[in-house]
Amino acid sequence: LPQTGTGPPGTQAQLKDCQVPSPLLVGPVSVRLSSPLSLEEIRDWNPLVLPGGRYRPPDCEPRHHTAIVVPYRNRQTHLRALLYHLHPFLQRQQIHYSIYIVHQVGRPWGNSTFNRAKLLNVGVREALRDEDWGCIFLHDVDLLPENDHNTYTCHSQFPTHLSVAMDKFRYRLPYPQYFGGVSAVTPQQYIKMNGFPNHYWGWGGEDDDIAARVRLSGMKIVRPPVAIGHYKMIKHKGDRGNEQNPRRFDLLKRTRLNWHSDGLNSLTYELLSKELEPLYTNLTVDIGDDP
Ligand code: UD2
Ligand code: MN
Repeated sequence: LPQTGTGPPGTQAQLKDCQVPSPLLVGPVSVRLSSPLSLEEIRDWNPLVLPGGRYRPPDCEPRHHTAIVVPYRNRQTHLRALLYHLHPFLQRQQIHYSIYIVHQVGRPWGNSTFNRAKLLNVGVREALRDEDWGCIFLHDVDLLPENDHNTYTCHSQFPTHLSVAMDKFRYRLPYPQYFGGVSAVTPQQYIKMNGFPNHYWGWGGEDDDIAARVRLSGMKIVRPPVAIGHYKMIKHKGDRGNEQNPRRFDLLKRTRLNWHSDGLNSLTYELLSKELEPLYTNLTVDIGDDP
């Protein structure tokens, strides 16, 4: 047999670096929201995705290593829609990636108040145990990107906010400091801002706290152009256990005082299980409840 690689026998042939931009990009895509496929069907459409929802381009050396972290509870149909769209989207971008679903359960089973920002902290920490990710995405389960030129990679210096134009806000940024939906940090940026707050229980405020941390730690937010940062949000009502947090305005007044002591450096939780599902890594976690 002819020798294909250049390395010693038994090692993989050296792959060429992936091209920039990826030749597989198609630009705007239409997003299908109704009746998502079953997990089995989605797996059939994505034969190269490995257990845990991991992927690496087969024929070139990826330039980017991105973990997608999704805070999650009781959104099965949204999760299927996300996986259906995101796997092919990321593969077209020729990224090495993995999808982490951070599933909040309480003690007793299931009924604690939802805490998006704390779940994101857990996801970042657990993802970095697996792999030296260069970039970590913080991704709502109900947001579907509509243009694959919106690359799931990080800016070297500053945190990125990706979901700049959503259908629910008539494809505009709702306000300049808005950081909700889909955003991204490198591990270095994450450490610099001491991660995310742990004490926002229920809906709202945590995204503005995160934006304030970016500023207070001496960074700024960067964004893709509005024309490519298009997302559809699957329509939904508020969830049980995630009622509006009445304390969010008071908490936001104290971000400046609290961000050093609350965040990555004060995070506690119990990882109950970690499963490598065919299309994602499932982290089931007890993060406690609103005291
Ligand atoms: C907005 C922001 C979101 C966050 C939230 C306030 C947008 C597009 N997104 O979302 O980033 O700042 O306000 O907290 O503006 N979730 C579950 N199960 C639940 C509750 C929440 O999985 O029971 C997760 C899920 O990933 C969801 C996310 O938390 O997408 C945000 O919750 P939401 O979708 O109810 O809030 P929404 O759409 O107002
Ligand atoms: Mn939503």
